[in-house]
Amino acid sequence: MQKKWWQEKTAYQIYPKSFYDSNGDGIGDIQGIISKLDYLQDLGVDIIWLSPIYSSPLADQGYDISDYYNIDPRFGTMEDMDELLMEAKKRGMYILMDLVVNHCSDEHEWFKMAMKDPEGKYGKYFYLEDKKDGELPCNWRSYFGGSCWEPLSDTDKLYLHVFHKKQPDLNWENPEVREEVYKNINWWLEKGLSGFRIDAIINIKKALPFKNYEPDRADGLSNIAHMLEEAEGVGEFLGEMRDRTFKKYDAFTVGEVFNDKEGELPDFIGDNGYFSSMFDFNETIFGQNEKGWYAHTQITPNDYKKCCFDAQKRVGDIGYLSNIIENHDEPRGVSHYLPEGEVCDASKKLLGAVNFMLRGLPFIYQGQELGMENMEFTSIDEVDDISSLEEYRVAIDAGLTEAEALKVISKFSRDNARTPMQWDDSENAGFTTGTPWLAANPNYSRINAKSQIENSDSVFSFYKQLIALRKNPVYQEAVVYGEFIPEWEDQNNLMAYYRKGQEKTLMVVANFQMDGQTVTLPSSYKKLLINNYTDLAQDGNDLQLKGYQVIILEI
Ligand code: TEU
Ligand code: CA
Repeated sequence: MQKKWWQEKTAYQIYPKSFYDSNGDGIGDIQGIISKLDYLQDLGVDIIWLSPIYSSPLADQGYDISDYYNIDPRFGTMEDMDELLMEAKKRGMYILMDLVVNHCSDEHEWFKMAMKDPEGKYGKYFYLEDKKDGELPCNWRSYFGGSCWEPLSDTDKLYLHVFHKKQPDLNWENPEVREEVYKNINWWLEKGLSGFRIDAIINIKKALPFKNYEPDRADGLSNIAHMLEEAEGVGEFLGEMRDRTFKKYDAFTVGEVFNDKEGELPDFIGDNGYFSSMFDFNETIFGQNEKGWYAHTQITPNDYKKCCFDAQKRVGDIGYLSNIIENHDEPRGVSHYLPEGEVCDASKKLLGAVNFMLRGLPFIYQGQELGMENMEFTSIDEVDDISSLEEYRVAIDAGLTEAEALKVISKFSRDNARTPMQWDDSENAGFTTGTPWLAANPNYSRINAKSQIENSDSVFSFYKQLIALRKNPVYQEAVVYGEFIPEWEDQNNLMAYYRKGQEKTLMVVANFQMDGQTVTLPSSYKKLLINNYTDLAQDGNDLQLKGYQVIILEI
């Protein structure tokens, strides 16, 4: 595998709306991000991915773009963006934006023109179909619920939206659409952007002509996944996009890839892959059920280990994954992956370490470095996210009581990750002087950046140590490029692996439970590099790990 400029970095995802509000309107903004760059630099972050800040009606929080060349005034101006790029550069940091091109907003000029003249040029930018004998073109269920088809204002046509109805799908089969996308990507890269996180990208290729799939719920609709299994040829679009844009700039790209097919990995992230990297969602999707969130099963530490290890084995040295424990679409990792009642500083650090040390590019989601937890919603009115509101309805329809449905939402809601970043213990977690667009998690008095920065024993300080280890020239080669080799795979509630570099070999050993656990090392170790406890009990090569103790050894 060729080495790339971004491989040894550490990445951080900012959800701008909830990061830091500089002007008291309750919405995080670009100036807010600029004022926190020093915080991120102190943590050790190199690459920053910004969730969308383009002009948008914010029906799906910016993942519905109405102008790809402008910044939404709620987030700031293009001057602010230029300033951010400059301030990042000064600090040796790289900025990625979100590339959302499976769909645009129904308020985008293209869609407005398509509505005016469905038979004209812009009608061909979308998937417009006629209702035949009163029937929809097909029975696909949108990711956010209901049919994928929506009437095109007062025409007798319908348009396709695999996400929300305010997110009409762009027709990638039309070369003019692809040209528009490439033009936009190059425009941003010219500006000094270092790359993109690429949203929902597998969906750009539809299995055509439209047809019905086996219904999987009482609504008679079928999950998009069934269509995606049949869709062939997404690679032609992706290869063209790479060659026309990213490649010329040596840009970093990370694909949000669900539903890739067996054997496709080398094409996606191999040496000349469509993307530099793609997220490992193996843990994320564990336990998901087609019926909806209410039917998901809880992941155990053993499942978590298996998901991570399977992903690592699958990728081998084909390419470089991007590892996460959470993002803006997921509940908080510590609340999701740690067993209920066992969420504490030690277990949070353990989860951070076992994920961060996997081979690949680590992405930290804002607040993860503080151990931010899920919100306990007390009423569905506190929830803003369209996906959560739909899943609430699905749960109620399935017969759950309101209280039970709310519990499901509290567990899985995307809003868990979208509550304001917890900066300090002042009102609204120090996120805004105004009224936050989404209420802060009341636990901010206990969990906040200010107190953790000052405390060398905090989750924040632990993440700082992990990043410092990744940057340490003595160990970097092993941490970044070292081979992943699992150890004691069948041992219950234990997650252990080696990272074998050219010269150094590291070992991560994590006791994934409240009870103590003893492991016997094959030989003595050279150095204890990281430990989430102040001591390590040992007897020769026997290590007596305490509850949720994690250590990183040089062996
Ligand atoms: O998510 C794509 C995706 O597959 C989602 O359906 C995801 O499974 C869902 O959010 C879980 O509730 C991307 C973005 O990350 C997400 O925020 C957007 O809403 C979506 O695309 C549409 O742009
Ligand atoms: Ca603001």
